[in-house]
Amino acid sequence: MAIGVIDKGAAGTDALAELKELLRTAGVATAGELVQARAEPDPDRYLGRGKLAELREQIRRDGANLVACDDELAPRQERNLEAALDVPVIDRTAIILDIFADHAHSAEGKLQVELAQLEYNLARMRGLWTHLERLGAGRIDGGIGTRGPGESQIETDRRLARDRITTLRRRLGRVERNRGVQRARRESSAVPAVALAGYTNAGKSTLLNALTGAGVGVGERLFHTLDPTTRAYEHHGRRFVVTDTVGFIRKLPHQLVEAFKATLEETRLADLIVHVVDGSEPEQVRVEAIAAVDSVLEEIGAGERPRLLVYNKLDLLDADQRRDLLVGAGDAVGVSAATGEGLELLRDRIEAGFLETLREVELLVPYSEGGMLSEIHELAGELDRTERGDGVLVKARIPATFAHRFERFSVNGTRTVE
Ligand SMILES: Nc1nc2c(ncn2[C@@H]2O[C@H](COP(=O)(O)OP(=O)(O)OP(=O)(O)O)[C@@H](O)[C@H]2O)c(=O)[nH]1
Ligand SMILES: [Mg+2]
Repeated sequence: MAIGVIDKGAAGTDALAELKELLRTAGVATAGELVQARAEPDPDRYLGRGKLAELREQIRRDGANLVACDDELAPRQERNLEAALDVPVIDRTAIILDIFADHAHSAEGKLQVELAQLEYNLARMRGLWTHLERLGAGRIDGGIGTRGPGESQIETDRRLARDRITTLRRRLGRVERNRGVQRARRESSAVPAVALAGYTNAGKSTLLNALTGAGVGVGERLFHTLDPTTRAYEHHGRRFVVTDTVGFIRKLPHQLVEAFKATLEETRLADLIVHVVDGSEPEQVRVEAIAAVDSVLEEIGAGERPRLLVYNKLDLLDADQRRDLLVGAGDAVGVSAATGEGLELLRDRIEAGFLETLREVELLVPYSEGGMLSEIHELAGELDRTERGDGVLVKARIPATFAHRFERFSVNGTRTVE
């Protein structure tokens, strides 16, 4: 049974479509649904009293044995709902964590999900704990006997959870440092790094495969990819590396953002973030998805990186729909990762974005410095070279951060010295 509270203005839309999709991904069939339009969920019971009675009735009628809520529930709301409904109640966060747990394959992914789950559970234990503590404190006799067996069990559980959290953080820290080393190696090679970011199911993995010919797993369900994959392609003689990583979603549990910070680091440090949007979704869904991705990018410190918006799945749109999508969409590029349409334009745009960060240099490299020539070649991709008596005259565009290395060969520089 899917339930949700929506803003009054949002009435009429399939408000719980995404929750049902999440449930489907988690392997749960939805027997029925109930939406309440009100400004804010009830702080104690999530739904209003009248709606709650209605829900109880509907659960019986539809034969539901679980209630799934579209928002993260406070421990108190969850307890009160369960008491009132007599069936287990889970919230959006628990469902997403469950899907992540199911889809985590790498050692790092598993550690990250376990960390997020423990933190989610610890918050719940704490809720229960304060509740019991208050009960104990309120007893007239006080002192001995107020610390029941339930309390000490919770204390033990919390301590174990905290110990495990510390261990997980330490292990993840090690993995992260190792990743930092790899990244530093890549940065020094000056290969432009592109990160694909976007809502889950937008087609990021499909696009990575289409751009690079990689064989990354694609899934029609949500959160198919959790581990980052980096692949390379060549365009106009220059190598580009592209990283595909975990998808975002509205109300992404903050425990997950926290736990996946290291993975998302690839996105934060990219030269260009390609924000992939499912162009076949209705406008309102698209706008919300873009906003959700923007806010996660902001949260992980990638808000300021250069960004390119890409509308995917053009093959599902007719000519009118394409026009509505792309006219007035500014710099955005339309593609179909499925058919390959628009990919050449996308490669050009990625290249153009990178070229903007380059500085034009004119160098005279003596024949004795052959090593320098190949280094310049690697940085610049295509270059314009003229053999002369005193060396090779090179005109090239190289990343600004590397320009200083070749200063002593600079033709302009020589002129100044004269
Ligand atoms: N028609 C059409 N379907 C596409 C296109 N690109 C991707 N898809 C489909 O969309 C679904 C999701 O694709 P993925 O590439 O797994 O999406 P993702 O963004 O990597 O998703 P997560 O890893 O879950 O975040 C799959 O069923 C793809 O086959 C496209 O250009 N056209
Ligand atoms: Mg994917």
